[in-house]
Amino acid sequence: MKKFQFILTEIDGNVGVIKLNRPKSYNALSYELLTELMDALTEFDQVQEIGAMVITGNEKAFAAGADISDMAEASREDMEQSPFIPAFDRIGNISKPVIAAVSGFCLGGGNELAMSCDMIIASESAVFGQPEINLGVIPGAGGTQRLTRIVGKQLAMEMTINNRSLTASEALQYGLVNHIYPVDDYLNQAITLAQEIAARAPLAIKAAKEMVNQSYQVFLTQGIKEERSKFYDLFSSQDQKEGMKAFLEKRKPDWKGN
Ligand code: CO8
Repeated sequence: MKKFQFILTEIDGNVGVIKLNRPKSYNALSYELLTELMDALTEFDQVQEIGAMVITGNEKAFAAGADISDMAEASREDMEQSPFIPAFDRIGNISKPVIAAVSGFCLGGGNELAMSCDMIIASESAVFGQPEINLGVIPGAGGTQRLTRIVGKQLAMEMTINNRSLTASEALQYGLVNHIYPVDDYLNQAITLAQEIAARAPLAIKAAKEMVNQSYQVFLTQGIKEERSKFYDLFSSQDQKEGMKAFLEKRKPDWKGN
């Protein structure tokens, strides 16, 4: 396996485990981290002995979103030309099941990453949210589309336009996560689940994953394309600059509406 700087990888039996490893910024998803993650998933996908993958963070954070300092000064053109969000699409090419094992903050691009996995196992301390509105933008990696399909329109609306976050038990209630376990056990449980899946018939697993995704793929692809365009548009606004600058300067943003 290639050497990585922002993730840790290990093979546990027939399961590839990837740990996001930028703890100082709550695993904020920089382009470098995201690329390493996608490289590792792609590599594990090609190893015959591996039947499933687990992506995790640490107890305090799965990931607190895209790295705001990477985007704060970006123009619409910068964002549109950046390979950052397209890198995210690579997760759609992974043919084996991927389970997100989530504890602590699972926000913005972090929640979009978790929702792009095939199942989510949460610790009791997990918090799920799409706080992009606080920065003057919207989710840009499928959040508006996937969240709405999972939790329904009313709750997705509240989460994206008013930063309503969900506790682990709320996330279970609304179908965002598969199971909740104590903080000291959620990762083991996710790996055990992945091992159970990895022991099953590989071709049928692959076909089932593809077909479950297919059930909403056409609308999802179109929706994601339009979401991405709106997300990029917001980088032409003063409010995006103000929102991200205010976060980095640890102050309240002063919204102007332009
Ligand atoms: N980006 C960059 N740095 C971050 C991020 C982030 N998303 N989140 C936290 N950090 C950094 C902080 O700047 C701080 O750095 P430093 O120690 O150098 O000052 C450090 O992590 C600790 O953070 P806080 O001091 O804020 O810690 P608190 O415990 O007070 O708060 C929170 C924790 C609630 C998680 C808070 O940090 C927070 O609100 N973070 C931002 C959450 C957010 O807005 N996420 C959405 C980002 S935008 C996005 O994801 C768009 C997605 C587009 C596509 C993505 C494709 C992958």
